[in-house]
Amino acid sequence: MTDFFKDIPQARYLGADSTEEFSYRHYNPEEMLMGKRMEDHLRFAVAWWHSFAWPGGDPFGGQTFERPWFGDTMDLARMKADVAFELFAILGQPYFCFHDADIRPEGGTFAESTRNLEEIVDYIGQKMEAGGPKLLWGTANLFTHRRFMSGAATNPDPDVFAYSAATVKSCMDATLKLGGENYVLWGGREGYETLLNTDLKREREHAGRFLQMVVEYKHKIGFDGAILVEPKPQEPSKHQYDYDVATVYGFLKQFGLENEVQMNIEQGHAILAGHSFEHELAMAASLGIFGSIDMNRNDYQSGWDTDQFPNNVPEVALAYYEVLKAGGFTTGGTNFDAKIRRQSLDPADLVAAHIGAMDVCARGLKAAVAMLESGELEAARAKRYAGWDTQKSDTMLKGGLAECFEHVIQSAVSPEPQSGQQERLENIVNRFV
Ligand code: XLS
Ligand code: NI
Ligand code: NI
Repeated sequence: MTDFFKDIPQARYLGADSTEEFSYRHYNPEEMLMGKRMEDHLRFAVAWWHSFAWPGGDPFGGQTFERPWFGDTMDLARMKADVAFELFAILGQPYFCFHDADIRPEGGTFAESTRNLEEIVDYIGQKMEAGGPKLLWGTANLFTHRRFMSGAATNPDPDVFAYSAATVKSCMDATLKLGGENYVLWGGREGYETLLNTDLKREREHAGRFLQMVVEYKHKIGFDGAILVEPKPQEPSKHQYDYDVATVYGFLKQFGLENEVQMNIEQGHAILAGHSFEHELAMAASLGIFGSIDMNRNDYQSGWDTDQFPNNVPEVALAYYEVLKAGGFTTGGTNFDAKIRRQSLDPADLVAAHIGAMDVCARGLKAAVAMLESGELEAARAKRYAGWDTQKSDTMLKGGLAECFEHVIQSAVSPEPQSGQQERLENIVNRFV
């Protein structure tokens, strides 16, 4: 036991009227929605990197947080794990996620880093056996260390490709060992700064082969979780190959991976790509590659990935509406890829951020369920496309341009524009949020 969160009680569901700061007003794990417990709908995960490893820096200033576990020793890594499980015990969320670099100190050699990882994975495994959350996903940090500055799988240096592949192997082994339900790849440095020094074709081919290797290894070790790619359009690289869901789908098709890999979609990354979160979710669902979400909130002005905790219920409601329409999560979940602001120094800030975010998501989910159960939005959508549910339309699609031409002449087709009814539909949404 550490005393980092001393005096902060375990958070419990006390209902909407509760004024207890560290209580849930909306997140009630046991509440049944559409025949499923709320906890099983949302599948919340805490992210090790933002909550325990991030020092509070921004592009203009360094560390603001002082945490007793900051440092590069195994003892401190164990203390960090202790504190993590103390936060988990307060929150009672069912999952967590990590990168290798979040949980173990970097060693002097690859072999030493791997030994450190294995040791801390055993330590975390023991803590998991004693109760507490499960692993939603593991991943490798292939972007912070300077060796990755020109890319990991897309590095011009084959040694970096090998180092990255070896790192991913060790992280997949760790994920398997801890019973992780997914393995994530976010290509932080898989892109480029300038075309003047970049062989774009070759780099994409190497990234494709790398992902094939990941899938091959998954089958080799019998990992039955999902492999998830997390798209992001830029930052840190100026141009990133995994720009958005549609771009990644094209990439998966090129390398024959569209039935092997799904998407981990992040709110802030969708915004950076000029999309809405729900657009990215609907796109993945329509392509059959929806997997999991990184829940956060991006600043609409700043132009970089601010990774704030979500607190906009209407936005979150529209996101969960798409998640529910996609059939809900299977192996995926709601990972808070979110960090407190750098001025939020207190342990209480970290707890409150998660509790607030879980409540916002619970409200969004409940609104989404109510929207779906009312059926009004889906009825309006079905009506809008009803013309396509006819034999005539079906025959037309099977024909060609000439058949369409014949049909338009024969039946004197003259389209009548119909209202899209956006305001009326928005009014329906606003009844539920
Ligand atoms: C960074 C990404 C990262 C991934 C995991 O922008 O969101 O945190 O989720 O590597
Ligand atoms: Ni991100
Ligand atoms: Ni993320």
